[in-house]
Amino acid sequence: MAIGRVVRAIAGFYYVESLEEDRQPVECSIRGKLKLGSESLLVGDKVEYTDDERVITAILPRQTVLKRPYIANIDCIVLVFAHQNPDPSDILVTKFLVLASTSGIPYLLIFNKSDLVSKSKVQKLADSYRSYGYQVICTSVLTHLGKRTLKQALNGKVAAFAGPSGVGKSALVNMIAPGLMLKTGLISEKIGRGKHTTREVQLLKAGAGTYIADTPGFSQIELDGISPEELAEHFPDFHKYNGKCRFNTCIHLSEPGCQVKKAVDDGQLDRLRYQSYIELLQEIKKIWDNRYR
Ligand SMILES: Nc1nc2c(ncn2[C@@H]2O[C@H](COP(=O)(O)OP(=O)(O)OP(=O)(O)O)[C@@H](O)[C@H]2O)c(=O)[nH]1
Ligand SMILES: [Zn+2]
Repeated sequence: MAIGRVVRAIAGFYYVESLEEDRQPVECSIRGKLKLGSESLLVGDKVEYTDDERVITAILPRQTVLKRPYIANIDCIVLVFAHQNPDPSDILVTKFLVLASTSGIPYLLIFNKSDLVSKSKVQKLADSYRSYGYQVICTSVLTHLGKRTLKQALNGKVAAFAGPSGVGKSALVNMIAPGLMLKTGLISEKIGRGKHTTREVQLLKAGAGTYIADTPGFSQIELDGISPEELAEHFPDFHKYNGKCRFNTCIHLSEPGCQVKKAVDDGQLDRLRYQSYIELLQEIKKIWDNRYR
């Protein structure tokens, strides 16, 4: 019995890469008796398989499931933005950060294209997001700034990249794992999954035990699953005010005795950060009110 990871699925066949030996993936089928329940076997799943018959006999417990793309056991979401071209908007960055947080999967934030702006601008943006409690890496595909740090952060992990179009997701993957995707780059769901294609997400091997999903995460950036009451949980820098407001239902909007608002007025919490929170909160409230109230 061998242990491996499903790196690709095509028409009922699963390509399983050994977790014990450095070998090419083998094409396996699923043992008929294997009970999958309501969930099917996903790319990213760790499985037991018989090497000689090439049959998957068991699925090991899943740590995480990412919905878009549908993939199991991702252990790092790499959120990519650019310092310029396209300019990073705080609201969009915050939206992706909240989405990553709701997935329950560890994530980190990259500001790429550091070569396009001054060093002080690079530092300032990174520092502000670090002060909100995020892990930030500034990179440049041109100068290779941040290359080692990013490689180290992804070492031994199964990662999915996410972020708006044109920020350099494919370029970054090519920088840390040259030749992996040749010219094609990451395949966005919109382009790669037309009506006539049934292409599944695939894991690309970027080093021993290190994989990168070939499809960017969060193809739709909608916050529709999050309630207004829950939003603040996804702001790490708000955590220390948990349970401190006068009302335990406080969503830090305009309630009296709100400690989050007080922290903003006292200069303890960044006002811009709070504004991003309020903007997302209003958006979520609108969705929520339309649907449930
Ligand atoms: N100056 C500069 N340009 C970069 C850098 N990284 C990527 N680019 C350029 O930015 C453009 C977009 O890069 P991609 O890697 O295709 O971006 P992407 O995020 O994969 O884009 P989508 O496929 O649309 O999601 C390309 O022209 C790259 O050459 C960088 O660090 N500095
Ligand atoms: Zn409050």
